[in-house]
Amino acid sequence: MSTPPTLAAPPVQVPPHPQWPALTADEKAQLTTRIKTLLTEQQAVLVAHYYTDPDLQALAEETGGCVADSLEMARFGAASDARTLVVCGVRFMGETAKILNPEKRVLMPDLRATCSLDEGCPAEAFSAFCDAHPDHTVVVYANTSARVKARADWVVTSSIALPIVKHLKAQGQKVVWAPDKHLGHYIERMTGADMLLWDGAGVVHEEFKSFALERVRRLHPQAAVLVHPESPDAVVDQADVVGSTTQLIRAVVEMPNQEFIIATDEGIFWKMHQLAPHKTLIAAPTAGEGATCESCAHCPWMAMNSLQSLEQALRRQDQEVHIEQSLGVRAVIPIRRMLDFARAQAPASGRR
Ligand code: CIZ
Repeated sequence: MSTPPTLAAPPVQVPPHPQWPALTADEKAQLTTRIKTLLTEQQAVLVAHYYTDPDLQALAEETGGCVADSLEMARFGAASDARTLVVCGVRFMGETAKILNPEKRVLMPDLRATCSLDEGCPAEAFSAFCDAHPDHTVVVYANTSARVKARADWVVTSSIALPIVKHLKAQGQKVVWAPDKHLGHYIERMTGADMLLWDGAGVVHEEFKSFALERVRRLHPQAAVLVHPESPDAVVDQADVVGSTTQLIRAVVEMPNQEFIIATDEGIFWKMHQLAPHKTLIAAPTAGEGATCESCAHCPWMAMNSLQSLEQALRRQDQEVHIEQSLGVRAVIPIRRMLDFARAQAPASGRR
């Protein structure tokens, strides 16, 4: 008798944070100049995520690229007329760019930059699980491989997951959700949708500690607590605002509070400081008493993106993202469905 397909995510090997040699101001300026020249020569534009190194985010903005969440990165890449998109982030972001723009060259600073959620959701096991539940609509988070996306009806990012699942619920659909169980559970609680959750978790948000957070809140009673919904329930329950990266950045800018406790990857602090320079940002604790952290609030794969790895990838041109055509043709369908949904929503809300 064969074993029934389960929702179990396999264990994921988390690499140590890469140690980049410190650069003097002169070295950094020279490296930046070389990167700018290479970008111009290759008609390339930087598309960077909020969680990447601040130097990369600053350079992306300075050179006419973008700094954004994965939904906005996908939109920016699709609208850009650059011949080459250089995606600074993790692999699923580079893959999404290539799937949406098969005619463009897509490079990344380091193709090894994967994501614990992507690694924890292998395509065969996930597909077998979907096959066992043919009456469910398959919704996958953007943090998945192209093969998992190709098996899905919808791709969602954290900025649009709630309205999409609400929409599916209103149509009476039941949902298979993968891979992040915390985000899935949050959406299930918010929408009341009937959802089967894959048992995955992201290494950064999984490590936020609820007891330690209570203590930090007592020390900063005026601070607003901003939490990404990939975090465990006990952390989400302490939030004043739960939201995607873009929504958390907006909260820092718009809320009257002076202090914020932030439970998401610390890479986001650069953009928050840029938009709200006089506000105080406090990192939510990742290591409770006696506990250790693997990511310590910064994704080790995101940390593979640096000025050094970017310059090397542009010079050597050996970190190009390739997606088999037949796979791209299937994976683009649920991604486009999300983008079309977002476009249809935009006039109503005026914002994402
Ligand atoms: O979709 C993204 O960019 C991720 C990974 C998080 C978020 O909340 O924006």
